[in-house]
Amino acid sequence: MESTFVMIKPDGVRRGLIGPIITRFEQKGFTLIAMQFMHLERSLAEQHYGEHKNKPFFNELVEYLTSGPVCAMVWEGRHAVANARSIIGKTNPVEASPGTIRGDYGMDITGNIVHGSDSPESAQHEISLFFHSAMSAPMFMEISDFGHTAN
Ligand code: IDP
Repeated sequence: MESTFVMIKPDGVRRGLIGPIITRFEQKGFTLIAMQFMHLERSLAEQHYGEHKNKPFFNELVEYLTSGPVCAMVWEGRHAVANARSIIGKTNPVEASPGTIRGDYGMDITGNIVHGSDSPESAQHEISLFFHSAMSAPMFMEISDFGHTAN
């Protein structure tokens, strides 16, 4: 079983898409094991997109990510990273297929609705970045257990 980090970006939250996006993950077969509604500090946004810090769009990306609340989540399932990337769709909504989250809801490459980790290693890194201090290991267990007993 694998975990992946998914974040509904500020435009997704502003447009009331938390529910539809969570529904897609549930319907695909993922289990929600952690969720946190939060307004990102600039430093966390910069760390999250650290690999892009030399790109011309970096500042715009960080400004955007800190422009409103986000919904950070951990989803668990078989091949979670690849399955999540597949239902999220290509980075640029112009190229994302209809039926994917970005293909159905997005228009703009910066405001592309949702983030999903690109490898199991970055998933672990991103999960610890967003959840390490706010959620202890026992909290993870409680949420996970609740999810399983509710099904
Ligand atoms: P991903 O989100 O599909 O994994 P990445 O290449 O990791 O794509 O890029 C991270 C985020 O940076 C994208 O989701 C998008 O919002 C933004 N981004 C990527 N490429 C560009 C670009 O060429 N112009 C503006 N923003 C970009």
